[in-house]
Amino acid sequence: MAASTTTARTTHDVLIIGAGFAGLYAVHKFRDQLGLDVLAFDAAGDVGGTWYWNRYPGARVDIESVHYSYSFDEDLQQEWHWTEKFCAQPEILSYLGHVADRFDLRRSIRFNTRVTGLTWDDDAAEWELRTDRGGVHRAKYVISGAGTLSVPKKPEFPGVEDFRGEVYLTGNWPHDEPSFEGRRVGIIGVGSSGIQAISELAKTAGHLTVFQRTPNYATPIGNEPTDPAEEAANKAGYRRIREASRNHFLGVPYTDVQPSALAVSAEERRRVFDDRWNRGGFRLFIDAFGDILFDKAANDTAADYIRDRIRERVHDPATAELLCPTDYPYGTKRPPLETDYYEAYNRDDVELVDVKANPVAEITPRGVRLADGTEHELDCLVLATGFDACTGPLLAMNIVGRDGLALTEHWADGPQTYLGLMSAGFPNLFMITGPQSPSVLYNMPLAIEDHVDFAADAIAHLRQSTLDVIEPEADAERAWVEHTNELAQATLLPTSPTSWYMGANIPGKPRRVLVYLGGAPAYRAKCAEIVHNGYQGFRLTGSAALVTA
Ligand code: NA7
Repeated sequence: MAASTTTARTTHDVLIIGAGFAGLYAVHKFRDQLGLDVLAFDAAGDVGGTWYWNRYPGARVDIESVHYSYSFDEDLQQEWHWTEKFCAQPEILSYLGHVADRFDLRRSIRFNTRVTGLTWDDDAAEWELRTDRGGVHRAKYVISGAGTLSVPKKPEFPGVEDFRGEVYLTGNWPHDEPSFEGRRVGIIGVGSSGIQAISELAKTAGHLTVFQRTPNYATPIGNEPTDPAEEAANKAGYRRIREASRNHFLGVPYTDVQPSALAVSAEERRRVFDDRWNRGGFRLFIDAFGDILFDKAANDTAADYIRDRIRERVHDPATAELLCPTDYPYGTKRPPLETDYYEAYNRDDVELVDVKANPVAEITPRGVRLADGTEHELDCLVLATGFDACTGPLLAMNIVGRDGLALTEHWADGPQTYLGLMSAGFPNLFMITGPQSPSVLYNMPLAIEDHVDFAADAIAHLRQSTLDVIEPEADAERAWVEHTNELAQATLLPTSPTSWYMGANIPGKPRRVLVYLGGAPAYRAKCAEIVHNGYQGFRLTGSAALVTA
């Protein structure tokens, strides 16, 4: 691991924020492929990004590992062996550790170092980055790989600091693997993280109390050990698989989607849903019928199907009904994937508490007290309450652009970006998988590679001429924001009351769509067209021109 010096001032070509999938690839791309001087930072003690922090029991990837992995190096993808179809967090972390070793990336990264400020210096036409270790670093270009789900939502419950037991956040889980054996455990939150954790905690806790506000449409992940024959076939066809992934809406090479759930008979619909349910992963969501996310009647057929399957799996009818989502369409909140999640509620030592009807009033020294005065006594409390998604990681860094414009000010009414990659007034700052890009609705490692490659090509393009500054035109940015909003309005997404896709999970956060909903292929085609047209919508200038402007 690179030693963290406290050197006060350094200057580089490129500063990189984060050492997860994005930061690691960016270090390799800019340092080893473009030959630039780079320095990266991560608040964590080692590489991994989201997979470093989210080490709660049950943490697992929801896209097949063979797809949720880097594609940039053929030898890397040939030599790495995934033991399971959907690998658990420790294996993904060791994969990223392997990537760091293989490309000798750690020497360019300062760990245990959080970026606390980033200010554009108009005169020098470069960024000044400050860290919590007192470092001040300058560079012409900054790549933010700060992530989309890396700032956990702040606990909203009064009294949490007075709880006498232990409090754990799924998004910032301790490294010493706490034991829940025989203990009274409470968990608030039944999103993807909560659902994964509940399946595991139920096995060890003495008693598990699940505080559920909004039930979720969770469907089976279908995990299994890697089949050697399938692995060999995947490796032989990796080039084709990656191409098919990049040409699919969600960045996975699924090919069985049918146009409309309403255009087929009830029997055929059931056959398709059964097939996708059994095959697992996101197949039910994105490989069943193309209108599920767009047409409420089509969506209802999928929602009804999932509710029926929940009722089949949960023995107690009242518990089953509580677990059935009824007030928002399927897929408008990120659909969780599960293994034996619903069966956990058939255990005598697992209790489901409805905190929509009877909200959490406060955390007491002994446990959780609800609005009606009921107190649930606990030894440990797990908060699986989600993240300040997409914009949170960027807004946390005190970014100040041209003319003293703070990003918090520019984005006061929601993110303003061009391609979800750059923002007007913030030159040379590339936001990898930023808000209003496909990001979380594209297979992340591939989305990251596409964005890092775009940034690298843009910088290489500038360096071939006398230019060194790129930023979006305000008009292009306005048009992109409008376009992303229009795309969202054509879907059912805005109808979900608490979806983080819409910023609706954080009190006071502007309610705006945070992802590009046109799908990865349309997005990639748009990016390619913009580059082909000479970086249309971007202003490319030389810093000398800036100084005299
Ligand atoms: P999510 O999906 O945002 O889930 C958070 C959960 O926490 C959800 O069930 C929330 O209920 C619940 N929550 C949040 N605040 C409260 C309060 N105040 N009271 C009760 N319940 C609350 O976060 P995850 O970490 O599970 O998943 C995030 C992403 O990480 C996931 O989508 C994957 O992409 C990976 P609510 O629905 O708001 O009623």
